[in-house]
Amino acid sequence: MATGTDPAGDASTSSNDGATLEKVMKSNALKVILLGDAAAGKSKLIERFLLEGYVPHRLSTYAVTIYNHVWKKADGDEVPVVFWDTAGQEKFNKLHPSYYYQAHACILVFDVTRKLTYKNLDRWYKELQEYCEGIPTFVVANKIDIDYKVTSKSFNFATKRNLPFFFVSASDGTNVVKVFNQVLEAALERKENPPDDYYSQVMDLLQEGELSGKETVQV
Ligand SMILES: Nc1nc2c(ncn2[C@@H]2O[C@H](COP(=O)(O)OP(=O)(O)OP(=O)(O)O)[C@@H](O)[C@H]2O)c(=O)[nH]1
Ligand SMILES: [Mg+2]
Repeated sequence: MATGTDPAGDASTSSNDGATLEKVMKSNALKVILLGDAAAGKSKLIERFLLEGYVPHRLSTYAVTIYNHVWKKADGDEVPVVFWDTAGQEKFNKLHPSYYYQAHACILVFDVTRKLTYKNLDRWYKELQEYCEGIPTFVVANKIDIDYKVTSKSFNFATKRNLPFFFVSASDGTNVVKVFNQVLEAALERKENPPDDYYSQVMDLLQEGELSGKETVQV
């Protein structure tokens, strides 16, 4: 199994205040979201990729934390990226539409030591599809460092839906850089070839201010 603990590049900044959120909503950066149950390891995976670090300490994400990052591509180009480290706790369910809004790729995380986090992938994925149909989605089985034997098991969720799947560990870095790099490539591809669906068109119009409060949209 390949391991990846290379640094992701420049140090990135994180924030979750309202002003940053507004700025990020309007930015032209790639938007990558991490989804999955509470304590699956979303925050730790981002920490591992962006900060090349891991502190085995649990502080559940409150609502969302946004990380600004500059992705240096192999060809030398620099692409601004925002990572949305979302909160898995149910009390934040009402925020989910903002997570999905204009996202270009998703990392769907479960914890190999807790079956329920695997079972719930279906719920996360269905909701994601409602808002971002066809968005590139990478499924990652996290915490394999706890017992590497788990990598011989098969987890069919991803194969059934034809999604890329990786065993990862935020703790020791296994496959983390590899997954993130593939996700960024897929996000860029999605941004350059956006879907032509109804929901995205309406959202784009709203963003441009072309729909006032009184207007109705004909379906
Ligand atoms: N052994 C091990 N523990 C991990 C790994 N990734 C995360 N953890 C631990 O799992 C706990 C939860 O990790 P977080 O990254 O905070 O989980 P989260 O998905 O962001 O959770 P929410 O913010 O509540 O949605 C922490 O105590 C981490 O140290 C891993 O790869 N291996
Ligand atoms: Mg978190």
